[in-house]
Amino acid sequence: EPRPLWLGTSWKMTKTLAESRAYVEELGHTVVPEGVQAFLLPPLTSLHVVLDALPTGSPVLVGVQNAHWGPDGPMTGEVSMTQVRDAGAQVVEIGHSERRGLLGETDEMVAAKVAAALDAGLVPVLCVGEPWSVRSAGRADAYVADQVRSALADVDPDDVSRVVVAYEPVWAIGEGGRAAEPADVVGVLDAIRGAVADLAPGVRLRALLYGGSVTTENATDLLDLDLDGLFVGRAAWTAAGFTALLSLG
Ligand code: G2H
Repeated sequence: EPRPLWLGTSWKMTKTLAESRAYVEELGHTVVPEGVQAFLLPPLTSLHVVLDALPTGSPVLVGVQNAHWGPDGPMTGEVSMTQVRDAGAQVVEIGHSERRGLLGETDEMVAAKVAAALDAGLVPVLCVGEPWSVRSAGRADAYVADQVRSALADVDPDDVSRVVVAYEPVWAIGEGGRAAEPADVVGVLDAIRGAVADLAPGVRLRALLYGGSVTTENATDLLDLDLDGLFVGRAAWTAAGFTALLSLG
């Protein structure tokens, strides 16, 4: 059974409802190539508009960029994994570096979110990645392996096969970031697979992705690596950009 190529985007904190609808309508019936698993993570406010605007039976997985780990209850301003599942999300991004770095999301919170996402029947896209200080000290592999071990600590070994991991080096993300060179990525991918093998011998992740300043120009070199796909921000914030990305499949 060949593994699908995962190609997806997070819109992060961008797009009004009208912009969200226009993007998805422009995407329209864009053919998702055979063997590609496309995914789209709008802001929570646009989730329903995106689901509504996609053609019936669309193969694009739609999800959210965060949710809380706890059960429904008094947690002002948050939404639970079961609430986002109920609202139609199939995927939940967890532990993006902007949340870890700027919003105080800890390894413990990330682990609790991964476990809660699986309980709710969502596909967790677990983001891991080292800051530049760690990379320049030569400790990227160990640092990222630790993040994976800690995030999956509460996951039943069998359920590890339901988890998508996105390796996103912090220094490669967003405005001012530069995409990792393939050579920067290889060792960390191996370290992630090693950590998974320790936790769940013989179990493969659902997918292992790279993210951070991916463009259609650098995507081909990255896809030559032993990877299951790419997680893209800015380069897929237009429908044309997302379509170009999907055509890599
Ligand atoms: C990294 C990425 C999205 P960008 O966060 O996964 O964003 O491609 O804009 O660096």
